[in-house]
Amino acid sequence: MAGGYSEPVSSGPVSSAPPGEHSVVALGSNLGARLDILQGAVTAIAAIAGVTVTAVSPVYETVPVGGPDQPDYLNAVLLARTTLPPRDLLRQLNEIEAAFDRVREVRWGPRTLDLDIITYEGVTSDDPGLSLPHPRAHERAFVLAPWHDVDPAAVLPGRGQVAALLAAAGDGGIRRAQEELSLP
Ligand code: A4P
Ligand code: MG
Repeated sequence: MAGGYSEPVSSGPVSSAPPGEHSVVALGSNLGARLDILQGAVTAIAAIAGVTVTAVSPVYETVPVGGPDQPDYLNAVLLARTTLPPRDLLRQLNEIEAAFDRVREVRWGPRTLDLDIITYEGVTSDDPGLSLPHPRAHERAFVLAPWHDVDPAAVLPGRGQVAALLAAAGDGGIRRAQEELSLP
């Protein structure tokens, strides 16, 4: 990977954790059968060889941030452990987006499915093809709130406690939905 890439310092294996590195993936949909698409994505991610999904967050209905006029989103995050390197994980996520008819016409435009890698262990990268941690996650309540729900002690590398970032971002424009996602 290009400059600015650094490998994490391993703190050693945790005996009960599935193998691999910890990663946080954000899911978003604002076109089509949004909840079904998010559930399909969770199921598909859990089926990737080398990925174990360990938690799925509540779902939030969220006002679009940036981009053209577009419908509200459903957003959620999942926690995973993976033996795939970051680029291979992204490639697998892009294939799942494509399977749900994701098209890329306008930046930040409406989409059936967006899958972003928010963090991958402590890896940092400023490569535009894969920026880690995700460069806008720290200011986005639609990422921080569901992440905080499933991991209240989470830390966004280089930015600090998710709880503090969420307090700073505020919860305007997001509301917890009644619908839930399940782990397959
Ligand atoms: N890319 C770089 N880093 C990453 C990463 N960590 N994870 C590259 C995933 N992809 C990453 O992404 C554009 C390029 O980013 C890809 O080629 C990939 O290699 P994309 O999915 O094609 O397009 P995008 O999602 O429109 O672009 P971007 O910049 O990732 O958008 P954002 O910042 O993720 O914003 N409002 C609400 N309420 N809810 C949302 O989910 N999402 C966005 C997208 C805007 N507003 C939103 C929401
Ligand atoms: Mg994206």
